[in-house]
Amino acid sequence: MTSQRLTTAEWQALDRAHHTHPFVDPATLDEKGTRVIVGADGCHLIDSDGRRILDGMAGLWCVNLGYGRHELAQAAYDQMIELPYYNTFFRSATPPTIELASILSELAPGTLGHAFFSSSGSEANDTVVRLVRRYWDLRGAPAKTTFISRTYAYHGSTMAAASLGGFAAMHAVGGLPLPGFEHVMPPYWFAMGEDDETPEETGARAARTLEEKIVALGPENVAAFIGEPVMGAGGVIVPPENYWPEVQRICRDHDVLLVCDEVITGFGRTGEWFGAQTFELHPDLMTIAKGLSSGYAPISAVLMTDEFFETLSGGGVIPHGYTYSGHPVSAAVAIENLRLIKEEGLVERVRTQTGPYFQTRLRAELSDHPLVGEVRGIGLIGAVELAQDKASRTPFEPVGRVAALCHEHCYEEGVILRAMRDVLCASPPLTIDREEIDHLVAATRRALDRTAEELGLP
Ligand code: PXG
Repeated sequence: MTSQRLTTAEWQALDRAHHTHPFVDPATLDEKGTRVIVGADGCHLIDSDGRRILDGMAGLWCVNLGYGRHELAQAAYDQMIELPYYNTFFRSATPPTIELASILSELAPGTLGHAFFSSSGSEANDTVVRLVRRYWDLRGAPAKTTFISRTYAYHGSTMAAASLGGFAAMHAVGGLPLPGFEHVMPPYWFAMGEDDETPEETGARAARTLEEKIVALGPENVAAFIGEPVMGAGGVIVPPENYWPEVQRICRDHDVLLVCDEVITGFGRTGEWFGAQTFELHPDLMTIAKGLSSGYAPISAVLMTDEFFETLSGGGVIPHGYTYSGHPVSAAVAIENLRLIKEEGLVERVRTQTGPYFQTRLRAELSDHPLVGEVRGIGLIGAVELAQDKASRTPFEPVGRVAALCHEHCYEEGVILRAMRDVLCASPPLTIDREEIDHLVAATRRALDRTAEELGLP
């Protein structure tokens, strides 16, 4: 069965009959039908009706090199022929896995010299929870088990990762968060800033809530704080400059480990290899996934400092791992992906050219739109937050309806963005050029106009 053989309606019927989707109300699929994507090239997708759509989300924040990269396909093919699978349990390893761990140790900031592999961001964050608790146990502080994260954080969908996450709707499914997971406010000025607060003041207050939480729990019970340098799925929340230095100081002062979830911000998204570099952070651990292979093969990792690894090693066997930890095909794809990002100077290009251009165009073309409350972002991650009133930052009611409408109009205008609450998020492939950025921004503007018209707003 290939995509050419069925019509869109036939694909949709088959999909409805047998396929359970993440994060959608099945009734919506009944009403609107599945969007079937059959191909892609560069920054564009092709749907089952043959339409070309600009992928403003790089898949799910991951296809950093864009689609149709034969080099990555070749790397996978070559590795599958040579050695399609062998594991990394016990004393085994394969050359691509060893090589990738070594490349990552060079690339990562600070002394993050050791990599533990898995297949998804969720698994990497679950790994963090287990290894960090083990670490404190071995350091003679077994009570240090609690993780502190933030409202609107997204760290994945497994039990521990969703517990780390800060979404009430996710917690409501499966009895989460598990014990030992606490949340504090993010530095989200537009939605959480007091009337008279500057973004810096909101950032300082958000950091203060972390310190207060640590003190309330007792530092002797707190294992780690985890955060995305720029929150992605929570609505692209870019912290003010004073936030991360203060959070880092708080973690150090209270002997709490700092974990950066770089699943979205890693590999060039913010204009540096890692968001930690953009915000001058020195995390004890880092989770990476998505852009590590540009989404061409599932792979993720936890990077840990030499000191963390030494302590862990002192405990003997590490009883943790996945069949596909360090899968050789995924590792080979990741190696080629990183080689291409370097060869094409993509990180530099995001920092000096496409990133600034994207941010300037978004603000210039969309800030003054009557539906728009705020435009924010850094590098090639951006967001347009919709609001009923910009000056007072009054949200639309019910939350999410207007962005969902606009998201539909974007698709009709030929661009895919991500709607979260009333925030439209964009995170295009890092290979996007100026013309495509212009197209993305212009299509979003037209979609906003159509949304305003539909709502009968000025
Ligand atoms: N951390 C972060 C920061 C993420 O964005 C994960 C961990 C989990 O990764 P896996 O590979 O287990 O999905 C993510 C994933 C969305 C959306 O709707 C975002 C993600 C995944 C799926 C949908 O924006 N981020």
